[in-house]
Amino acid sequence: MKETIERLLSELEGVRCKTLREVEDMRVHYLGKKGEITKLFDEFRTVAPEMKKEFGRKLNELKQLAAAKIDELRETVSVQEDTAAPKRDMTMPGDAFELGSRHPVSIVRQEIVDIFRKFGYDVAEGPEIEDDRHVFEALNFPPDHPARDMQDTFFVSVGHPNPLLLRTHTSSVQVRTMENARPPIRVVCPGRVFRNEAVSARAHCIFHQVEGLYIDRNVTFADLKQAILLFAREMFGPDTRIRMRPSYFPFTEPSSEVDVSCNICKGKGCNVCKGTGWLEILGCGMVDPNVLEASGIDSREYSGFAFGMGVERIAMLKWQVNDLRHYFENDMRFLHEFSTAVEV
Ligand code: 2U9
Repeated sequence: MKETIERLLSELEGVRCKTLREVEDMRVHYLGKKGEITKLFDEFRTVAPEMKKEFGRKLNELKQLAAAKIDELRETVSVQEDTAAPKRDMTMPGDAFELGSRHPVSIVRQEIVDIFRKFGYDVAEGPEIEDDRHVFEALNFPPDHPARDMQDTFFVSVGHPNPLLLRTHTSSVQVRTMENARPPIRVVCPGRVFRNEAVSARAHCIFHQVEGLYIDRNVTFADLKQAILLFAREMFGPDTRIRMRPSYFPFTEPSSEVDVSCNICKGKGCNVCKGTGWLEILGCGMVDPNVLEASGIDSREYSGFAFGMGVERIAMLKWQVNDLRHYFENDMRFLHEFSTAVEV
């Protein structure tokens, strides 16, 4: 053992390393689990008791020397590696780095909101967890209306006269606006809504809406038609035509669904508009007098119109994305199609 210690001491004196990798190999060779010095410590157990003191001291000295040598080599080699590293040319153009991009749904929602802001509408937001009163009752939904059913609505609390639920439309924000402001009211309400639906290419349990409300004296269906036509032309181009089909909603009477002329085939018929020349974009109608009264607005003095649209649906028409799920999966390959790389 004495000879081995002597040999290792002189060996360590002469060790040279060029890279940090070599320093690490050296550490393993001497001090690793199966290293030369570690093995000597194992052997130490078999040394005669009277020799233990001398060998113990020598072994500890050897171990300390090896550790110090490794530290010293690591220090010198890393300085050398650093100075040997290629220098950066500070006159070269900077690396391009990718900025995050706005989500396509946010882009379209903003576009819709900006159009109505230009028309003089305010923007209002409200809670996603709502109560039955603001989502259904104040909007003229009868107590047994199927939309209230557990199969359509996510309830947060049940067995209460005014249960909490995840809003199924942003109409609740317009109700809150009517409760807190006097006409004239011009407001658009963008936001997330929730419906208990199976997820598929055409439906999702979470989506985004922009709804609008206009209340004043003498507001008529002609005003509604004009507002929707102007919106459609801003959104889909100046040649866009609209068509209104009768519909039914509990909160508006009369109610209508609106189609825009397909701007891909210019109304001739293509696979996007399924040969019809028209694309459905929103629903609208004259606010039912019961809805005005429920929020304390005199329906003999005031009238109004309202409309609602699904943002994902408009985005699908704008970019011809045929599967709604793309908007929720956050697959970077999809999102990057809406981003711009910026060089700085
Ligand atoms: C108040 C009074 C009336 C909002 C309206 C629609 C028609 C409509 C759908 C479009 C596609 C919802 O996202 S969608 O599934 N919306 O058709 N929404 S009128 O009417 C209101 C809102 C608030 C106080």
